[in-house]
Amino acid sequence: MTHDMRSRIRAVEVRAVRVPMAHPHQTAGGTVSESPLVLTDITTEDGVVGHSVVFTYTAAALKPTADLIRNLESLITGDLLAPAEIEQKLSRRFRLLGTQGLVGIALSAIDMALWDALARSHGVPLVRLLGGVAKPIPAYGAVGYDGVEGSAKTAREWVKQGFAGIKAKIGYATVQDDLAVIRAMRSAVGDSVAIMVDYNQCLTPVEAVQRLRVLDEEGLTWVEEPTLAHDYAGHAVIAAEAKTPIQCGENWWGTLDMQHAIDARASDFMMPDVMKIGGVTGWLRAASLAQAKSIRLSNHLWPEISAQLLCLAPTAHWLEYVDWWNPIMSEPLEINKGMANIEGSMGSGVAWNEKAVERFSA
Ligand code: SMN
Ligand code: MG
Repeated sequence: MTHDMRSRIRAVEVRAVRVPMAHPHQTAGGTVSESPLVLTDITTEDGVVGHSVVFTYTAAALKPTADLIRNLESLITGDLLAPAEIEQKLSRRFRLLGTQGLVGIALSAIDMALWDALARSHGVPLVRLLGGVAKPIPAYGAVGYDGVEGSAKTAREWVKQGFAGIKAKIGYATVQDDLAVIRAMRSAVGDSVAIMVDYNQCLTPVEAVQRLRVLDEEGLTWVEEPTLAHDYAGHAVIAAEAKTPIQCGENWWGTLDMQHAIDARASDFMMPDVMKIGGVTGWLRAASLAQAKSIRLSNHLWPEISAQLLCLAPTAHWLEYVDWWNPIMSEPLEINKGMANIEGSMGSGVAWNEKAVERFSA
């Protein structure tokens, strides 16, 4: 099917939902007990519809984010379906206000929906539109801040589903508490499973150096965000002292934040969040930065679109898998024997279970 490259944007529809979580996901930085999401649908004059989802973390940001995305419609209606061009146009438009925070989230919602529309208009998955091929990506399951028994139980459940990696939230009162959770998971899953841990920014650099002296002998695949996400120098001190690789990235706004982290040698691995890094356009730039410096690249949440993008990343590492948004997805990402499988997907893999969207409408 050939696509008319003159197709233009006709409309932007925005809906807010609050998807309940079977189990609140605790972290040392707070608890996620539901998923406040904004769903964006961009329709072209040819009737093609591109979809995206953004996560506002708290319901307090849900309506402002949805309103902001709605307000972008007038800026792009009538434009060619050209995501890279529109990203530049909108970045210029918001230069004075800045493109971090809710503005960054809104711009990424548009970017991801436009790329989805472009891929769908060509009748291909996003990875094929961008010149890549679908390939299996190893996935790890997310374990919350659930204590010794709870973490071991969840870890066991992920491994029973075939996952070869698990990531637990830690940052308990003492490093001995952290160690007890790690060892409980290790004895639950055995030595062949990769175990990552995530401090969610809860330690000072000094505390992190001290705790890693104890955890360094546990064979962890990475220790994530031990200190504040934008304390690049602090992370660099930790990364220099620790034997265990340091992972960072989910909270960086745009590729300049990532460049600052690279310049500071803040972490050994990087995991840009497709929403905060700038959508598909931002992710592709991030993948180039990681390739240039041979930095292993993983994702943060957004399993469907991230599985497509990781197929394109020369230094692809792990896919973080959570099923939190599956209730509103018509084709949630398939994990087969612990590997993300995007064979047969269309566009970015994001499309709605309309009944569930209605049910969870905010
Ligand atoms: C995380 C924190 C908060 C919400 C979702 C996920 C976590 C992660 O840092 O890496 O998954
Ligand atoms: Mg994290």
